[in-house]
Amino acid sequence: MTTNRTFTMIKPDAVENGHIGAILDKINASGFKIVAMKLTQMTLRDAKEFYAIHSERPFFGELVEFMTRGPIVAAILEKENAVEDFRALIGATNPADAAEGTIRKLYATSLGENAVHGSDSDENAAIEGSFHFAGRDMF
Ligand code: 3AN
Repeated sequence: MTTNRTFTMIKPDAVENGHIGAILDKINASGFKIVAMKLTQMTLRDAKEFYAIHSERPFFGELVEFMTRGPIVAAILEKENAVEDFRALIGATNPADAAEGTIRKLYATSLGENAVHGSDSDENAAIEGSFHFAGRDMF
């Protein structure tokens, strides 16, 4: 399946620190079209379901607590090769390892609070995008 779409969240740390505008600018300047977007806040139940794949990891509690502590921006982005190109734009999971100019290098504060999410496959983009935009038939 190749959809040329990916799913992103601007996480609570980046929203709190006033980086929504700068991050959206960078997304647009990098050739992504925003095809759906909303400001929302995940409930504990939402976060546990969204991150179920990490439920056995030691950082799971910290992750769901962080992701529910304030608003996020959820969006679906379109571009040729969207998943891979967006992962390159956001940079490594740990901002200390992220390349210069990437969103995490510029705006993330730590491994746990790393500013943005980007789907890691077309399949997960469809699952995650449908989680946040149910009934919109985006993929
Ligand atoms: P990515 O978001 O780069 O795909 P994943 O899928 O390995 O990274 O991890 C999902 C999220 O879990 C990360 N965005 C990060 O916020 C958090 N996370 C990953 N590893 C750790 C860790 N060792 N300690 C705290 N939080 C972590």
